[in-house]
Amino acid sequence: MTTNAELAARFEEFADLLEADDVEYKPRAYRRAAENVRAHPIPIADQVRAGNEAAIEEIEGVGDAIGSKIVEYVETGEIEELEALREELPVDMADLTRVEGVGPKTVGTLYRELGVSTLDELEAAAEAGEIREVKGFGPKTEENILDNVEFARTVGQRQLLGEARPLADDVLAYLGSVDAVDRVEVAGSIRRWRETIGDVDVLAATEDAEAVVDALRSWSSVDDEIESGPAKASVRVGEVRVDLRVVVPEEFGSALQYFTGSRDHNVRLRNYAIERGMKLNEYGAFDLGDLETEADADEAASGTDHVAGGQRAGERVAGETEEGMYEALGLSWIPPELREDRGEIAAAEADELPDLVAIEDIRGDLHTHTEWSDGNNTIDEMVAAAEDRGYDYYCIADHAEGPGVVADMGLSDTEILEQVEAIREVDAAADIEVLAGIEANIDADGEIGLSDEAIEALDLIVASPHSALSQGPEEATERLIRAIENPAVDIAGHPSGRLLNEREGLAIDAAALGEAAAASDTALEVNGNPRRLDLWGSAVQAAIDEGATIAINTDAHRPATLEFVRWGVHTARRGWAEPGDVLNAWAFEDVRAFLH
Ligand code: DGT
Ligand code: CA
Ligand code: CA
Ligand code: ZN
Repeated sequence: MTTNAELAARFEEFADLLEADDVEYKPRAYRRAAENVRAHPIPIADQVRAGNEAAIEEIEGVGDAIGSKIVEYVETGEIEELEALREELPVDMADLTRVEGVGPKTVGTLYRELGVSTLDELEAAAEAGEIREVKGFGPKTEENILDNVEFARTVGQRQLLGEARPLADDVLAYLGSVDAVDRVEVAGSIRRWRETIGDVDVLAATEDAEAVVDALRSWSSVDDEIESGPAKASVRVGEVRVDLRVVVPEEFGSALQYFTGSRDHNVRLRNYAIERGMKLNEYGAFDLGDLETEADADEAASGTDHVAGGQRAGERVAGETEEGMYEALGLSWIPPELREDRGEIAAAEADELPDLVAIEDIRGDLHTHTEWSDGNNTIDEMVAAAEDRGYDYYCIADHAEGPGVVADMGLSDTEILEQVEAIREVDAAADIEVLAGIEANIDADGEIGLSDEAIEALDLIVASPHSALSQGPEEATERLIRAIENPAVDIAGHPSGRLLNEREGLAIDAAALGEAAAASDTALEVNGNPRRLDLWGSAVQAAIDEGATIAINTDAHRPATLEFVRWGVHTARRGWAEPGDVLNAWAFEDVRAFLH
């Protein structure tokens, strides 16, 4: 099945190849189309198959030319023009552009000048000092490439949570509808809501393993079968690997606990069990009683697979439910987001697990965009979407001009004042509270560059880093703290500036940021855009430990991406956040009082 994400990826590649060829304007049109295709709520391939071409051209940014390429791709699996471009520039574009500072234009130049087509060749050319000799390049570019090539190598195999989770939901819905399936749940990193996912693990309980394995293998969304056995199957859907394991209902809870991981959580939990004369594994929780021997304990601790018989020794006290597994150890059930061995077992033992924030707790979004900067919609349209979500309040925070913001896209001080007026008008007519905000840019020194007049007129200032994203840890932390301590700043937006699988971002010290944020009543953002998730779990936990408040924002550029709150909430949960820690889970008057 051709997914929207796959179509979008083809158009992004198209844009890259055109850009590498120095073609103007067209790349932007393809990128825009890619973005809209990716965000389209229903599978475009289905519409092609239904012959509904009018619906395709209704997608924003998709006209005749791109529309017919969509049809061509869905029908033939290829786009002829794209194939021609690929032949002209036979490079590993996706790999190469993953190196920070290397864009499609650079790839084009380096291919033409030096014949560089792979990461290895890029690294070799940089090591040999050839890149600095190319016109327009210098020693600094070459050094940057050498610094970043390793990171580019290690990423790229992992999927973003925001891409893998919707697929996991589909798998769950599909297997849930299969008669032979008794229970089904995701496990592994996807159940822990990690920001990137190696593969989607799925666990099903049934008395008829064969029927369930066959059901997955014959699912219409499956592109490839990787392997299968009597009680498991691995398939590929789009770019995602799905691993299904099938167990009997009596062992569903223990298997779910085991396969949810993380590995570190499981090791600590098993040791905890051993200290209490128990053994845990995927088949259950066993009271060893007199059976306990050192060999048993070693075996249980090692986590390697053994014959099932030995694994089932002892009196079985739990295994049907996951709650029962934890209960057998005297612990309350630990939410999967916490299972990273960051103190959750001790907290469960002391009955001090956090009461985690949930999506229903979120009452507003405090960092969103409109067409006034680089968003797609009007203020009215975005506010209407916020009302539809049932929010109590909503803040427009378009880009101010400044370092890292594309020229002409950011608002000048005068334009900010104009937009504040426009927002006030929308607010007067809206059922919810609409705040006039801005996303200011934290420059390399930590300054935000807004006029006093603009600061005075605005309700809320998000300050985010968009440039100088390769500073060292100390410089970066000082820079962010400077912005956090600025009395005008209310929220530090996507504090590290990282882009998952694309750039590492600033190596900030989250505890130090949290301390500064707590002292100056500035919130730290958990940006819910699935490419960012910035801050992330461990950083949120460190900041909250210092008393910081966080804000879970979507950074939405269109109504559909207000949905990113889902990724933001689960990321905050990975950071142990409770509703009281989350600014936009508060009542409006409390938010108002928090703002400077
Ligand atoms: P991923 O797929 O790389 O995003 O990360 P996970 O955590 O989903 O890892 P995966 O898919 O290799 O395995 C799923 C879970 O199963 C993992 O979190 C812990 C558990 N698990 C799998 N194999 C082993 C093993 O050999 N030893 C232990 N202790 N746990 C295992
Ligand atoms: Ca996995
Ligand atoms: Ca797996
Ligand atoms: Zn930003």
